[in-house]
Amino acid sequence: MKNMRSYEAFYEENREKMLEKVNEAYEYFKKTKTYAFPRWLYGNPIGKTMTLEVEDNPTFGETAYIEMDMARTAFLSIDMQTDFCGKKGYVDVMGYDLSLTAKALGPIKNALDVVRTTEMKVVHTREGHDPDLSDAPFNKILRSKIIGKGVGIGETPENGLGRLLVRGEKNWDIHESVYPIAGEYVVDKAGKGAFGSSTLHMLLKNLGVTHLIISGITTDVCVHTIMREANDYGYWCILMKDGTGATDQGNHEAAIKSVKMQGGVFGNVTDSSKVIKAIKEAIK
Ligand code: C5J
Repeated sequence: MKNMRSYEAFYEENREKMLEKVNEAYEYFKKTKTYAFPRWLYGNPIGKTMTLEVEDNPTFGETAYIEMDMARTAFLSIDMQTDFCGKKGYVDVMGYDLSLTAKALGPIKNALDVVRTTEMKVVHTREGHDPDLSDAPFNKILRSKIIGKGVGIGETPENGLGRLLVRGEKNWDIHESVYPIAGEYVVDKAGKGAFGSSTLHMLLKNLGVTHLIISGITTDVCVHTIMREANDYGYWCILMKDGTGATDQGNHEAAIKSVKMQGGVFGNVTDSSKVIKAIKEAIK
C-alpha cells in the first residue's frame, strides 16, 4: 500500500497539468462554444485554421464549434465501394435498399470538391479480402452466404461484376463519382474497423493528423467502428452525417444519435453544408 501511494504521488504532477489544460479549455468553451485547437498539445497550427459548426452541445445549447488545423485534418471516405452502394455488389446481393447507402455519394462528392482545393488530406478506405480469402474469417463468409441465399463473400452473383468483397474485383472498387485522385491516400482493410486490420493509424500518424471529418458507408458498421477506434486513440472525430448511410434507416439514425451521447462519446456530428461553409470561410 505504501509503495502504491508513492506511485500515485509520482503521477500527480502530470494529472494536475492535464486537468489545468482541461479547465482552461472548459472556460474557453463556456465563453465561445468552441473546442479550440489544443496548441499546448499539438503546437501551433501549421496550416490555415478552420472552425466547423457541429450540431451537438449538450450543456450549453444546440450548437458548438471545433477549431482545426486544416493541414492536420483528414477527410475520411470510408468504403464507398460498389459492393456497398451499387448494383450486383455485396449489399445488393444481401437484398437491402441500395438508395439508403447510395445517398451518401452526393454529399461526399460535394464536400470532396471543396476539400480538394485545400491542404486537408483525403483518405479513402476499402473493405475487402485477398483473392484466396486467407484474411476472411470463416464465420463472416458463412453468414454472408446465408443472407445472400447461396452467394456470399468470394463468390460471383449471377450477371455480377466479380467476386463479392474480393480485392481487385470491379464491385470491390470505389464508386466512380467519389473515386480517389492523385495525391490522395487509399487504405485497404480486411475488417469493419481499420486500426487493427490496416495501416490507417500509421498513415494518420505519419501525416500528423489530429482531426478527422468522417464520411462513408455504412454508418452503423464500418463508419462507426472506425470512428470509435479513432476516438479511443485521441483523434477529434466529426461525423458528416449526410455523407453516410446504412442498410437500415433506424440503425443509421441510432448510430448518429449515439455519437452525441455523453457529451460526444464518439465525437461530434455535422453535415456537408457546414463542412463546405467552414472551408470556404477559412480559405477566402
Ligand atoms: C459492412 C461496411 N456494412 N463498410 N461494411 O459490412 O460498413
